[in-house]
Amino acid sequence: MNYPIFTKEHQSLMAKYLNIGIFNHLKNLKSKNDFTLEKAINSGLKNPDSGIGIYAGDEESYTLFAALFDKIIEDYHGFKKEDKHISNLNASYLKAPLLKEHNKYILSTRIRVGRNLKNFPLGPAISDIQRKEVEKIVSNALEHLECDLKGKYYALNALNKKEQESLIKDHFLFKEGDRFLQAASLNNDWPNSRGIFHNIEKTFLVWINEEDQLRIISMQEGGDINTVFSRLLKAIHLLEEHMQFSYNEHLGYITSCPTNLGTAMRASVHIKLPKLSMDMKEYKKITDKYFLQIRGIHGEHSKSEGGIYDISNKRRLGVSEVQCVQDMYDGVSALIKKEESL
Ligand code: ADP
Ligand code: IOM
Repeated sequence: MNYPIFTKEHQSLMAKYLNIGIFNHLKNLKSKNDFTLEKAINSGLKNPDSGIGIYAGDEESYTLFAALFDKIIEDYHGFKKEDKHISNLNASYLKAPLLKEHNKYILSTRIRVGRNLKNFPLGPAISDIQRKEVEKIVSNALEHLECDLKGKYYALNALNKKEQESLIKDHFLFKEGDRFLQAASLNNDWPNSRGIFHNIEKTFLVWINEEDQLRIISMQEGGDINTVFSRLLKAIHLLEEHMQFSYNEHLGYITSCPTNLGTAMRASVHIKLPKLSMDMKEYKKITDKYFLQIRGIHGEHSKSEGGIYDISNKRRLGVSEVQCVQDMYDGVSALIKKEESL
């Protein structure tokens, strides 16, 4: 592979940091799962509008290609290569009282974490057979859940198109054919071994073999962040009894996209602030102050509809899970306070 031709459309952190020196240093390296620099950066090359533009094929990728990953990780998370990740999966540390203003503006709350299984390659380097094994381990583990977490696993190829579309429209299921994941080899052998588990109320869900091998999700209507967080943590602890997740002291939970390392947590609300959204500069000033990210109504790379935005924590590494949710709660409370003052 030759040094890529970046155009001014290539806006990703990968394009920002992959200079010719780093490229020459990394171009011939290969991880034990045959993962290379070429495979890692393909998504960002094919999709110039990528925010990050690089994926890891295994835990080893983060050390083998550290000359590039460390710069991207520091830029995105403000986390240096000598730093250590801290985890706190105890909901009692969260200070997030539910006020009536929260329910007035927040339409729904969702908190998810990504997880991958220890001793398996990550999605961009996994084989069809290994992916099937992951599906089996995770879907068997999910069968042990009881009470409010009890549910059923639906393999993607057992759901018809209409059922899939309805789950996507209602924000429960991942979309099909995402071009960023496609170019990262994350859609290989689609739809084999992909699926969704959910309880009857669809307040607890698990995606299997999407960007990460598990996306563990807790969600419900309204702004009760405490309940959503507690449900998620209960589920994570129970699932950990049945499988071992890929984790190390430096990077925390290992994920295929470097934005998700550490806690792999995205705590979000769908919120409608009619007055404040007339002034997106002011809106963004507040989200930046509280380390928040703005997404559209259908998740990453989508647009807002009807003035509804998806507001979530941006930092995920070097801060605890409690801090991720606290960032979101504090920032959303500040946005609501501003709206009420207008
Ligand atoms: P992820 O959150 O796993 O990184 P996306 O940003 O693509 O992935 O979001 C996945 C789905 O979750 C999308 O349909 C999105 O609209 C939905 N979603 C995210 N936050 C909320 C929320 N607070 N309420 C309802 N749906 C949400
Ligand atoms: N997490 C991932 N889907 N995303 C950050 C991709 C990108 O925009 O580069």
